[in-house]
Amino acid sequence: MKSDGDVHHEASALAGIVSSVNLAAEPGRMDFYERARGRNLAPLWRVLHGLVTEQPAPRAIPALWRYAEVRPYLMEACKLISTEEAERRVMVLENPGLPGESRITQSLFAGLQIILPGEIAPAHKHVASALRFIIEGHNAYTAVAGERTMMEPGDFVITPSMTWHDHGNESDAPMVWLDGLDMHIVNLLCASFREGYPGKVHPLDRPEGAAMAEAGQNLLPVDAKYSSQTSPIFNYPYRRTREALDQLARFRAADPHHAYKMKYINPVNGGWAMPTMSTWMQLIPKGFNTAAYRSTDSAVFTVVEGSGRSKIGAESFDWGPHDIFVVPSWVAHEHAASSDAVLFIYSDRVVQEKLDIWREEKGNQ
Ligand code: GTQ
Repeated sequence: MKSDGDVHHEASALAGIVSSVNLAAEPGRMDFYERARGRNLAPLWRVLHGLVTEQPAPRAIPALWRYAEVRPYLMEACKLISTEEAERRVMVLENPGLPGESRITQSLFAGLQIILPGEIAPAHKHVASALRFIIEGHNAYTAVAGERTMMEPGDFVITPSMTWHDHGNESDAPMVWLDGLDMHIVNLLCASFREGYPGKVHPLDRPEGAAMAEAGQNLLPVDAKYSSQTSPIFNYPYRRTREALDQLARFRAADPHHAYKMKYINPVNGGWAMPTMSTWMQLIPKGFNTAAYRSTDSAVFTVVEGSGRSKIGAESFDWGPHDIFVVPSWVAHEHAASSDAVLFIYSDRVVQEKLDIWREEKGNQ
């Protein structure tokens, strides 16, 4: 049990205390606080300003993972455990401000998944949605709800909530992708369910390319009804994304804060491709410096091509292909590209927009 003095002097307890509270009078209130605690009651004035903060107070900090430093750990994991034993052989990117929590930001998960030739990550489904961003390898597939898609570097692949999915590698080289999941949002709301499929793979009942034919050509089947808020396109191929960015950069001026930043959309409603995670691809031309920008969403950046440097808060990070870095909520950042740079980004912006709490601030241009 805490003594009066302990409660009074604990820095973490005082961090949220309302500034009008007379600290000298607090010892005389400790007996009341103790008795209230016995009835599951607590004084708000000791914690109010830590709960309702003046501005976002992320516990996540800016950080970068160099792919060249991470890859050997992925290869070592392959020697130690099979995909089948692990269910998903993933090394989690843990924010140094949130060790042991499997979080890259307070709301988002990121991990690097590796599948070796011939391996299958068995079918399961869960409420949490997943995105895959392909880093290296060819001819590996994800099957989602009975349809396979082959994955290539730079492709953005979606596994919607509660759809069966398994992954397999039919090539002769490892495949690595970045997994982004929303399970921390799902768990905040205590809405998680998960089920394993009785077999290793879920049967296929649609040909490869079906989703793209139905929804990926600015056409939709005339009477189709969509009940899901997730895009029916579940692979946005890099070839097409890159081509669009390349062409855009020829006829549009770069935005001072975003250069060329395109959001992935759901063709059914024009909104974000996923209901819980926003996704973009950004092109920053060689020599371009983006102006300082911050927003309340926390974002994960993966370098697809090119190199550069980002100032994130007080720190600067140099990056190159396949490196991953994180910008916590409300931390001002700016990017400088030393060669034409392409960045894939995901964040919790879509959730904040639905809740009417998203904000942005554009710095000096
Ligand atoms: O591939 O289904 O990184 O369920 C974490 C949880 C990947 C997956 C992760 C998952 C998956």
